[in-house]
Parts: sequence; C-alpha cells; structure tokens
Amino acid sequence: MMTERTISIIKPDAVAKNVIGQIYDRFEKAGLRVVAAKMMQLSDEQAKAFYAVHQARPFYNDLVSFMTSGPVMVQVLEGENAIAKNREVMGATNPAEAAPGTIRADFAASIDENAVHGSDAPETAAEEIKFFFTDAELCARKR
Ligand code: RTP
Ligand code: MG
Repeated sequence: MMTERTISIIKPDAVAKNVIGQIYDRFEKAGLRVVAAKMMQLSDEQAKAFYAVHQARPFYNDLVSFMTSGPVMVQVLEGENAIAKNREVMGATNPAEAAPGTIRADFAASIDENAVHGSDAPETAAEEIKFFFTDAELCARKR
C-alpha cells in the first residue's frame, strides 16, 4: 500500500446540483482525506490547458465549454492508493456504465456532464496538483 495524492474536481453540473457535501462524504467513507481545496470559476484558458491532452478529440470544445459553465470545486485527496480509490468511487466515465453506488451512477447525467474528474496516474496526479495548488497550499496533517 502506498499513500498517494490525487486531484479531484467536482464539475459544474454537480456544483449546480448542490451535492458537494454528498460527494465529500463518499471520499471520506473511502478513506480519502482532503488536504487542499478551492472553489473556482475556470477561465477558457485554464480549461483548455487542463484538458490539453484531449485537444484532438471530437468532444474537446464541448468539454471546455462545460468545464467553464459554472464554478468547480477542486481538491487534493490523500490516502492509500488514492488515485485508484478515487476513480473507483467516481465510477466509469459514462454514468450509464458506472457501477451502482458510485458518484457518477448517482449524480451524473451523461458522459459529457459526469459530475467529477480524477487524476488517472501518478504522473498526471503530480502535474494536476501543480496546475491548481502551490506546495504551501497542500496541508500536511499534524494529527
Ligand atoms: P476525467 O478525466 O474527467 O476524470 O474523466 P475520465 O478520465 O473518466 O475520462 P477521459 O477519457 O479523461 O475524458 C475526459 C472527459 O471528457 C469527456 N468525454 N466525453 N463524449 C465522449 O465520448 C467523451 N469522452 C470523454 C468526459 O466528460 C470525461 O470525463
Ligand atoms: Mg481523464
């Protein structure tokens, strides 16, 4: 087992549904701790840069406009195998295929508006954490 950190984003659809607390509850019940968090309105430039890996994909423009359609809640989650664990509680990208009891099964409407983002590997987690937070904003636990 390895203690990891990962980026989680509660996307504009879930913020609009007022389920930030219910989603945090899923993280906590999975043993994931919030070690940094901020609510923000992504700019067009930020959303484009964050999803640059998908820029050649047909859904890129829609994804960028969705991610800038309202505020998002961005957090760093810490825990044992946090990257995989977060993706497990998120469920499949397409909520129609997401396992029962996952965040996307319960709160997402479609593959385009799917409630949450989670980093997919240690390298992308590290890059995404740097994208949103300074080292000083990552709060080490003292107890
Ligand atoms: P995310 O990055 O948001 O955590 O989601 P993911 O890893 O499960 O999915 P990814 O392949 O990285 O795609 C990023 C986001 O793009 C949208 N998408 N739409 N219409 C489509 O076929 C399609 N495929 C992906 C989704 O909103 C997905 O979360
Ligand atoms: Mg992804």
